[in-house]
Amino acid sequence: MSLILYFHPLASYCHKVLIPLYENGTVFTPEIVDLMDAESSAELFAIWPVGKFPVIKDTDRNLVVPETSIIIEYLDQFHAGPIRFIPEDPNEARNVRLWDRFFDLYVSTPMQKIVGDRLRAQDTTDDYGVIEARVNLDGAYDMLESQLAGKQWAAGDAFSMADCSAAPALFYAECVHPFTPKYPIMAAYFDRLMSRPSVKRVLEEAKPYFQYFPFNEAIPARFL
Ligand SMILES: N[C@@H](CCC(=O)N[C@@H](CS)C(=O)NCC(=O)O)C(=O)O
Repeated sequence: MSLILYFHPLASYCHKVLIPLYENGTVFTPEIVDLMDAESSAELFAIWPVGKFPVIKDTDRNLVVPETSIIIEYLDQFHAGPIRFIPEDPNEARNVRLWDRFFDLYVSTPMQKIVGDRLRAQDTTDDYGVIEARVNLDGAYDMLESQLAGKQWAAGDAFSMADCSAAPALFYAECVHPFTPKYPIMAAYFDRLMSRPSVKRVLEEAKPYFQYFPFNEAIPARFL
């Protein structure tokens, strides 16, 4: 088995890569990283000194592949399965990459800001930064309500890398900054995403760790 995935079952960016792995039934060795454990953490920093995960190691090719979008492209090119996550057509591919970037930068980033702030000591919280993150999420939700109109998936009719990015971003964003009834199209898309077997499996495996999510009280009952 040549692929080793360094990840944590609760981490949203790890969900982004587990989804395509499960979609295609790609065989890999899971290696859980515990950042609270010095040895486990050192192992991650040794292969990717940025210290962020997930990271994939392909032992057959003696290659370390970090960064979720790069990992998904790598899987698509070198461990391809029936589902392709980046279309062949360059225009469609660019559109998928755009919406992948959108979910990472404009949904995940503000979502993580809000989550991270709850983990800070009381005298170091960043109230203004959290307000800004909520404004940014409102803007992203508004844009998604238009983008998703008439579409099955984020970038069109086919499930793609953009949806792998969207599922964890929206799952955790919905907890920290709930969708309002103003967003029926986005809510319907969210339900389609959450019904996808790969996404269900990822969330099922995250369940034992939900207690460590700082907004665990906001996780909707249907996921518990
Ligand atoms: N741009 C990176 C972001 C990865 C990321 O932020 N991962 C989080 C887990 S969801 C992480 O490593 N957190 C630990 C830390 O920042 O120390 C990617 O797409 O892979």
